[in-house]
Amino acid sequence: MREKLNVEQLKSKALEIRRNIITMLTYAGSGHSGGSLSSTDYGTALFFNEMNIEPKNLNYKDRDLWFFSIGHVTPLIYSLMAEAGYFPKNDLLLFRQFQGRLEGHPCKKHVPGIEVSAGSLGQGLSVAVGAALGSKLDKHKRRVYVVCGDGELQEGQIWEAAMSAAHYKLDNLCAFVDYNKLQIDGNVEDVMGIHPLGDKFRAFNWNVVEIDGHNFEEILAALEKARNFKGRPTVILGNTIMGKCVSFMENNHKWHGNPPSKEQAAIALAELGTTLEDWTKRLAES
Ligand SMILES: Cc1ncc(C[n+]2csc(CCOP(=O)(O)OP(=O)(O)O)c2C)c(N)n1
Ligand SMILES: [Mg+2]
Repeated sequence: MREKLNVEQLKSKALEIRRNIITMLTYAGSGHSGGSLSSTDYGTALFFNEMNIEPKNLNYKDRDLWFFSIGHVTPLIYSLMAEAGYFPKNDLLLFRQFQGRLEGHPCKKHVPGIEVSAGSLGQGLSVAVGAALGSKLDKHKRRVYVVCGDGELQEGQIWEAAMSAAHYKLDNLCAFVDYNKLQIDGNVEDVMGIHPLGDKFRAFNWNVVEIDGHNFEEILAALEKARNFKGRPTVILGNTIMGKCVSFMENNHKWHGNPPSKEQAAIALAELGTTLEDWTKRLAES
């Protein structure tokens, strides 16, 4: 059993993860900054407090299952994995580079610990529903976690999966929506509105918990509610900020799929309390 981090420790871990994200993106020269930074706090709570996982034992049969339906947030996914011990942190420095194994979207064949390849939006909730249903049929106690984007919810397949999850009473399933109100082309409400989102999920028979997705107390309380809720799946609507913690990235959809330049990275990392040189050294040595 891994040690669970408390709220203060989770805050420090999330800060380190944000430093990893900026550093990786800077060397890669491509990749997704905005959504990685908006779902960092939730991902950190999942990996370092909530989930029963053994990163050193990938076949651990009691493990909880996790899926990022937003496959583009690999800077976050790989940072969480490296920090949790799935692979060495120095791998992060070769993100999206030919010499490395960490591709722009998560590939099951190349990255140990990725259960299903992702990147095509709209599919991850279906995958999670299948995993949760299979676990129920096997009378397995594990829980299944999936992270979706708010723009991603415009995909029709999401709502077929939502209908199935409630039909099969998948209370072992917990979805999180990174509700940052932005997507690649601008405001979600301008592109294809999803409001009122809580009512939509309630109409599909889900248990809905709405929180500030950057507040660890609220995140942990929501995860606990989800765990204790019986008979229906839970969705946590996490109100978040695209680019959270980097002032010039916050709430700007232009950062959905762009990396910082070296100059921008220097500013971002200063805001996060480090430098590119120091943080690179830290990653290279571990
Ligand atoms: C099926 C599919 N269509 C389009 C894309 C291209 N795409 C990647 S991310 C994205 C925007 C998703 O918005 P959101 O879920 O809000 O993620 P965020 O921008 O907040 O990271 C789009 C359209 C894709 N990956 N898959
Ligand atoms: Mg979004």
